[in-house]
Amino acid sequence: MSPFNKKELKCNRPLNVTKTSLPSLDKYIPYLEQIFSTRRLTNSGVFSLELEQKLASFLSAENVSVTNNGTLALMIAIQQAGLSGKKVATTPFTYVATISALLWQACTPVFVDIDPQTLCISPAALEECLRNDPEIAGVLPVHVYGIPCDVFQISKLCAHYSIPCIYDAAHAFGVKFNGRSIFEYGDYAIGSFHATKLFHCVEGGCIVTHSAGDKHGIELLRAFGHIGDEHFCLGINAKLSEVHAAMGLCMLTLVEESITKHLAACTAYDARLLGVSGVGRPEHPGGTTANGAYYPVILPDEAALLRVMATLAERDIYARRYFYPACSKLPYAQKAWSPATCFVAEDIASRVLCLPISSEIGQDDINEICNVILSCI
Ligand code: T4K
Repeated sequence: MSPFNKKELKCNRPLNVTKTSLPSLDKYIPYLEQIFSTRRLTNSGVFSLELEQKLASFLSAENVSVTNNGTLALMIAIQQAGLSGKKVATTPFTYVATISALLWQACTPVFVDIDPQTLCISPAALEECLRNDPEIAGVLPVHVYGIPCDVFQISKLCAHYSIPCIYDAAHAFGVKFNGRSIFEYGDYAIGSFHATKLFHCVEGGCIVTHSAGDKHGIELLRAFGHIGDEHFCLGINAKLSEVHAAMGLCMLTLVEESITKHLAACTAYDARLLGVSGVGRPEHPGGTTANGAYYPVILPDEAALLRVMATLAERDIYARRYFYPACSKLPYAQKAWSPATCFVAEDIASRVLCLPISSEIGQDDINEICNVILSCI
């Protein structure tokens, strides 16, 4: 072990917003041995197909297509839904990838403000937006921090206007709503399996659909739009390699334990912070089984947030401004259009801070972080 590792173990620092979980090497190596012996490295090999089957079971979804990241999963879902080049209503309170995917698909994002409790797209604002703009061809809401959107209202609106809904469920692996996997809601739901996520393949993602025809279309788009010498459509390369799929197969066996540990960390934070004046928390709707992937707190103002971040940083602890700025403020989203200023999203984005959380965070770390917050606000 290098001296650096010794120091890190002793001091448990730096303490970042998350710490990637890994399987033990002896679980991963047999997969690598098989990959090395067969020399099948990518292009829908056995491990990526096995991962799709296992994810279908875990996510209670018949049609799962794995991709090489969540951003390309979004781009492909947008194209498969027929939304390329069109206006799409979405939330300004998300990681930039949601908006990047729309812009790379030449869509015009229409920013709709968020609900102040769940921080997900506001169904009332969405309704108004759809009523006033018949050009909106689809909806791309985000289950931000794994908090379920108002899926029933959104589904009603989409049915009324006959437009598709693509859920960005990048944060929501393992989340259930009303007893069903969150990936079952919407016409499409995408996942991100990036190293910073609860479940990961180093890099990876998936698209869940409800028809075999859609899955076939997605598979064409994911692999250059051709099968052998027959070319069907303009595709891209979004295939998951076997090395990544193998990591996913290992991580899938650990994900339930990881969720349990994350939820225990949330409970420990809650014990110190819930009800404290000046520390707000977003709310999960009733019927949610959460995954504990993120622990966001809403501070009184940006000055308090900057004080907390700086004081934590002095202790080598790094909370993150997920998600700042609101995407309605992005300099390159000039093409985007908002029916009204997204006051709630822009206000929340200026003062929300995600505290460190991982399978390994300890009670002492959580106490130290909470003490800093209490002393700063
Ligand atoms: N939609 C939404 C709503 C998303 O949040 C995302 C991605 C996407 C779509 C797109 O999915 P992908 O195309 O990424 O599959 C991270 C992730 O890169 C990104 O996947 C994620 N959302 C976003 C919320 O966060 P950063 O810039 O915060 O990562 P970074 O490198 O600063 O890492 C944060 C901390 O994690 C580090 O301080 C230490 C720890 N870490 C990080 C890495 C990369 C590890 O322990 N190991 C690692 O390998 O973006």
